[in-house]
Amino acid sequence: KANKPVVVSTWEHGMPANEAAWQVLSKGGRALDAVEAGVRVPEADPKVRTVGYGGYPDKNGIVTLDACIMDENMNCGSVAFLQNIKHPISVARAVMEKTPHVMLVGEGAKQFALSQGFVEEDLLTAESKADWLAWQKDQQLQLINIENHDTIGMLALDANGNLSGACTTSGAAYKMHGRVGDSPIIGAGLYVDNEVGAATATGMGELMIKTVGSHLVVELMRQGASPEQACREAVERIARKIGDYAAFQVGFLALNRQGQYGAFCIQPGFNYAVRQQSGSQLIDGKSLLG
Ligand code: SD4
Repeated sequence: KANKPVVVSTWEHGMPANEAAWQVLSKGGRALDAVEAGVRVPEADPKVRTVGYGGYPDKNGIVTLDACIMDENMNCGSVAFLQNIKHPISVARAVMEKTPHVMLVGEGAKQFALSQGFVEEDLLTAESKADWLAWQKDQQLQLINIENHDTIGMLALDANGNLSGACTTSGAAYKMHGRVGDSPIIGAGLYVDNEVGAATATGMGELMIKTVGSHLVVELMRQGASPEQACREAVERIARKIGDYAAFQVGFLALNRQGQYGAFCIQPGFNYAVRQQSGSQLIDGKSLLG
């Protein structure tokens, strides 16, 4: 018998996000509604410096957001390089539901958002601006590491046995203007196949794009791997392909249609939040190093 409903999400900010998702799931609601409601919590929270409002800006001091969402029927929607809109996940859902397309980027994504009633807002908080100004002095390349890679990826299995996922981020801090990471790329930052399971990723997005990492995790589960085994194998593949993996963090989180979940990452320090009937938990992901 499947363990449902259940919701899992990346990092400690997944705890309050999961509670919002649980409000939907515990009433018999749809996984899609749960993941959208869940990730909107860190998107709106200026203390979460790597998602939505208050996120670190790019090299030019501009906050640019990436997000995607996927439901149980392979429908998906995505926005990338979106500016001045606080809830990119809801714009991604509108792309999915109100357009014939999967992905809108930049100015076009913003114009679409405005047409749907979203409002333009300044997303750069005083704290993020101050950090960016300090960074400008030496312009050290910010490798995505344990401190600054807290994209939220959330996966849910609802009472009806349907899976959905959402992923949203301000991306790598001080990235090049125009850089898009894995988080809005279906298959890289997120993938859902209702027959099998769902996966999401956090960390150095370029590595997830190169390996189509979240899709890989789902395909490994299709072949019989448990969620943790699938995440481990995807991380090991990345490590095998790039020699200097010790300099990076990559973490995968997966949930299968039985409601089993697991994670794996390169560096210690990655944790994920779980909410189910028995309560909520913050679990340390196993890691290749350390
Ligand atoms: C990216 N995967 O843009 C994201 C990084 C991340 O918080 O996890 N940022 O590459």
